[in-house]
Amino acid sequence: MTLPEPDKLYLLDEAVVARFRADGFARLPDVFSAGTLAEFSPEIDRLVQQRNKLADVPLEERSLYDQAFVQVFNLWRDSDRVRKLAFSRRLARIAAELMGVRGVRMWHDQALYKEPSGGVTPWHVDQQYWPMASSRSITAWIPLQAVPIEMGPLLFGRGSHRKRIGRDLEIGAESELQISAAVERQGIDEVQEPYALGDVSFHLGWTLHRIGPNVSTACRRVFTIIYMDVDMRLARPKNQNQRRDWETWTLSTKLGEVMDDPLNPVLYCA
Ligand SMILES: O=C(O)CCC(=O)C(=O)O
Repeated sequence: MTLPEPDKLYLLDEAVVARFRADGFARLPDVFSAGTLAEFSPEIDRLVQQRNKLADVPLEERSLYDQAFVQVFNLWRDSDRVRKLAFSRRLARIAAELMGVRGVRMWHDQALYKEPSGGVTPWHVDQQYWPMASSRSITAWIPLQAVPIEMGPLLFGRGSHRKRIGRDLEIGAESELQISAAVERQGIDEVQEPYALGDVSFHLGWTLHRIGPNVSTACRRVFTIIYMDVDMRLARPKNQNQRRDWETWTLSTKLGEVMDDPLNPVLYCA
């Protein structure tokens, strides 16, 4: 039987894995064909439209956070079709191999749509939000169309996952100010490249990243999947965001336990 593309093996070169571990991010070419992306993107568009709470709020009246993107969570729970992408063995295995773990679980998925004129996604690290006991978390960032620079591709701080910068700052004006100053002071290399259709990038939970505004006339549509080590344990929350994420994404897990809530299915295990 031929596997559908989302479940087929993607061969990762050892050099790519080594570079990922040094840099904290990697953009991989040809992970999905145009045909595969076209199978999923209309359904993701539909769910974003249906669940977008900001639809009637003009951009200029939104908070800095909400100007950055329209954010809709856990689409896999609402759509059998999207579940096939969110549960892609191809992506989950890449995530596990990049992190060097035996398997991965779902933390959550999300659609991140940066509208035309959508603002900056301020500098931040994702794991500030997650009550995880180790640093083995990773996001797959899956554009549903090509992303030229003017549309807002991710910009990463090379090697910043080892720097412990901005780890207690949530996304906002303060994280933008403090992290950009630290990046400059410490001479961290900023890497921003356009994404071709089918490219997917992966970044660690502690990798600093940022995105400029969408100055194109089209919406930048991206689906992301956040994975954690299959053995990830729940850490005592360090802030309000982590307390909220515990309740939202792994409610039945107790402190110190492996996060095995029904919302955290195993997506790949060797
Ligand atoms: O797509 C964006 O604008 C933000 C993405 C991001 O910060 C992430 O996926 O961690």
